[in-house]
Amino acid sequence: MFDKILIANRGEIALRVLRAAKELGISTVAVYSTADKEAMHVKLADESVCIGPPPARESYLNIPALMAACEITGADAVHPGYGFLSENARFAEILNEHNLVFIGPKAEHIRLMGDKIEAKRTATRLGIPCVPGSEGAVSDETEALRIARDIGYPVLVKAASGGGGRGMKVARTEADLLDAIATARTEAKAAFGDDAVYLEKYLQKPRHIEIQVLGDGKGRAIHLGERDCSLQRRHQKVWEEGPSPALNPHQRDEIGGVVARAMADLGYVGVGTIEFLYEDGKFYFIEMNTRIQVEHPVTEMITGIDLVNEQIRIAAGSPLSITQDEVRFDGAAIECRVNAEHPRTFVPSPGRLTTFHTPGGLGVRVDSAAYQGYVIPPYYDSLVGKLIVHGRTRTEALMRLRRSLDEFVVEGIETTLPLFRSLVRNVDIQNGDYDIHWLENFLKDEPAA
Ligand code: MV4
Repeated sequence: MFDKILIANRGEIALRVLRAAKELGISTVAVYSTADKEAMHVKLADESVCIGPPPARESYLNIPALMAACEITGADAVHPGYGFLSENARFAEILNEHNLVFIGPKAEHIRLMGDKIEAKRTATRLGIPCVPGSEGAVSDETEALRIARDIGYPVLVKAASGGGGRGMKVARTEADLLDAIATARTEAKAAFGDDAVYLEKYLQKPRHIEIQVLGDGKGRAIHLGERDCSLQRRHQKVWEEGPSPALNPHQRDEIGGVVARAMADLGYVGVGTIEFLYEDGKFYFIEMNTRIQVEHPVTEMITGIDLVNEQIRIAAGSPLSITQDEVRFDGAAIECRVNAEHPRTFVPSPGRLTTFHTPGGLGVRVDSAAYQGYVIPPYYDSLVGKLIVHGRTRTEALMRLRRSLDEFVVEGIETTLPLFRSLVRNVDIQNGDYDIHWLENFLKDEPAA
């Protein structure tokens, strides 16, 4: 096992990793930008190193500064958290070249899944169902028109280097296709420096359902069920829950089994998420995330498995702590992302937390690195914390969420708490009756809360 882990992140995820490391008896190194001098992860770590000025480019994304911090402190492994360098294959390679362990998958698998076309090709080869579409990038216009006619309209043009919804264009009819391709190419070139695009059948009202997997890199892999992340705004997840209100245990076992076998065949190491669109009872692979995700506590609450503990132990060469047969799905969990943003305009609202009172009690978890008096800096994402509730049934989880939201008091900044207070009282939400477009429609239609 490692003696010392360097945590190459900030905020609630840095704290989450720190907690897992402490429970494993591993000492911790925090790194921080000058904007994060007063941050909780710095206060709680055994050691800390300042790695640069506030802009992420010069601190949390600064590989030479992180390598120096490893050298100075004698850390033997690095946990990247999510965002920042968590899906940077080159960073994983550089660490390995210096005999340091990147707590995550092989660089080769990070790179593979970062290329959306290669990811889809791999998924297909491994028996994972994909959205019907072009086999790889489309070269010329004649080919595109032929493939689109084959798929049937509407067709979605996607950037090969995309993700997070950037560089996507819908072509409703053949008349729109060439325009959609040209626009998608221009946007992709500007955003990613790569104008390669591919085509998919456009699914009009799917849910976004993702499967959590764990692999040991030695041919064993298990799935830990799904999270329904359909409630998003501008490709930012807002509310995630598990199990999905749309799935039954048989459907879960079936898709979970397919995904676990695929990851075992791939020799995947660590935690991963396979993202699907789900429509009319069928799953369609879209992307794979090769990192721990913001919403991982939903899975932890329903399985009782500590995903960050698994990540660290797997990276140290230990086997998975459980077999598929030992995984039990218990009850329902819901996560709300409490952001420092106006609840209707989503304009960022950094500043001092003059009051910060978090809810508690049975089945309530708050993952946050904030504290009363803390000043949320304007340089990074606006996540103040995550409220996660668990109940024996979804109904119980909803009642617990309503109660917890009423206990949660944040003053001094605007937060998205009022949005969640209206969502938890909404009949469609209560019935689990929503798709990927539901939230944006709700925000458009509903008079401001
Ligand atoms: C799609 C789609 C419909 N059909 N692909 C958006 C981000 C990227 N991860 C994939 N995305 C989509 N891909 C096909 N073939 C609709 C979306 C999409 C979406 C997906 C998940 C969650 C929210 C979304 C919001 C808009 C569009």
